[in-house]
Amino acid sequence: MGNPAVCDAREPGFADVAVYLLSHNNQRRCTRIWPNSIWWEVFKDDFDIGAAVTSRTVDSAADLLRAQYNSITAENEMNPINTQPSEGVFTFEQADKIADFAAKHGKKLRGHTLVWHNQTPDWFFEAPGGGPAGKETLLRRMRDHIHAVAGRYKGRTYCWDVVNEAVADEGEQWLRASKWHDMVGPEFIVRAFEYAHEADPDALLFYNDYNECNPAKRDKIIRLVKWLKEQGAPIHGIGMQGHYNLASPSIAEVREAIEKYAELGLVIHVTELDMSVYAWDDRRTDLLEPTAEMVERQAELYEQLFSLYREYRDVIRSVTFWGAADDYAWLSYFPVRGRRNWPLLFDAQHRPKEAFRRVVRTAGAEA
Ligand code: HAH
Repeated sequence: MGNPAVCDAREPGFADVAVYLLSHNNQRRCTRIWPNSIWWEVFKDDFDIGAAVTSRTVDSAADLLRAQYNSITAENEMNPINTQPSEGVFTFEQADKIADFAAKHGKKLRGHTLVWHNQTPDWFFEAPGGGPAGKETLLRRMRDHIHAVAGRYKGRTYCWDVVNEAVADEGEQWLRASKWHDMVGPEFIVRAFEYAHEADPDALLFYNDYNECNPAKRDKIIRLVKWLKEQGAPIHGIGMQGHYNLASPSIAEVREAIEKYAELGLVIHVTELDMSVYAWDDRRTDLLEPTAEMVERQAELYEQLFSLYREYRDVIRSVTFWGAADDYAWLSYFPVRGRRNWPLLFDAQHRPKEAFRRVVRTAGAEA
C-alpha cells in the first residue's frame, strides 16, 4: 500500500486526520493504518462519498467514517419496522443516534426509506378487527408515517429514498406485487412522493431500486419515473442501488443504465454500492478469505466503475457504499447467512484495500 500513513486510535475528526497525518506520520504508538488520501476529499468536486451505517457501526467504525466519508445512510434504522413498530408508537432512538452522529461530525444524511414492501410491520395493512385495511386507511397511515419520520428529520436528511423497490424483477409485470400495490394500486407511489414533499419541502426525493442495470428492469424503472412525472409527483432523483458482483453487471450495462437514467433529467445517486465476490447463484461457503483473483478483479471493476462515475459527475451527485468496511457488511448475512463476503473498499481492520488504491487513482490521487 505504498507508504501508508499511520495514526493512533484517538478518534480524530477529518480535519484532524489531515493535520495528524502530516505531523505524526509513522509514529510508534500506532494501531491504525490510514491511506494518504482522504477519500471524500479526493472526490469532492465529483460527488459525495457515503456509507450505510447501523447504530453499532457509528461506534465501531467511527474513526473511519469521520475520516473517509462525507455522507451516511441508516441501513435499517429509519425503516418503518424500526420507526413505527405499532400504530402511533414511534421509536426513534437508533435513528436519532445516526442522525446525531451525522450532525456532530458534519456528514450529510440520506434518508432511507419511507415506503417499502419489506421491513414494514403488518399492522399497516390490517384493519383493526382483522382483514385488509383498505385503500383509504392505508393511505392515511402512509401519510401519518411519512409526516412523522420525514418531519422529525427535516433539515437533517437532505434527501429521502421515498419509495424502495416497487418495480417487478421478472417477466412482463411492471410493478411488484405487494400489499401496497394490491390495496392502493400504482397510485401509492405518487402519494408517497406527495406526502414526503409536504413533510419536508426542501428534501430531494428519490425512487430507489436494485438490479437497476438489468435492461428489462431498467426500462420498467424508466417507465415508472416517466409516469410519476406525468402524474405531477415531486420526484427529483433516481437511486441506483448498485449491489453488484464480480460477474455482473458488465461495465457496459452500468454505462447504458446511467446514460438512460440521465436522459430523464433527474439527479442520480448511487445509493447502496457493494461488490460481492460471489456471483448471485454461487452458494459456496468454503472461503475464509477472498482469493487473490477475487481481490484483483474487484479492484479492476471498482476502478472502471469510478472512472465511469466521474464521466457522469454532472448527474451522479453521490456514491454511497452499503457499509463502511468489510468487518460488517449485509452481504455477510445475505443471500447466505453467516457466509463472509468482502464487498467494500476497506478491509476488516479498516485498512484500505487494493480496490481503494485504484479508485482514488481515477481522480489522480495516490492511496
Ligand atoms: C437493499 N435491497 C435495500 O434497499 C436495503 O435497505 C437493505 O439494507 C439491503 C439491500 C436489495 C435487495 C437485493 O439486492 C436483492 C433482493 C432483495 C433486495
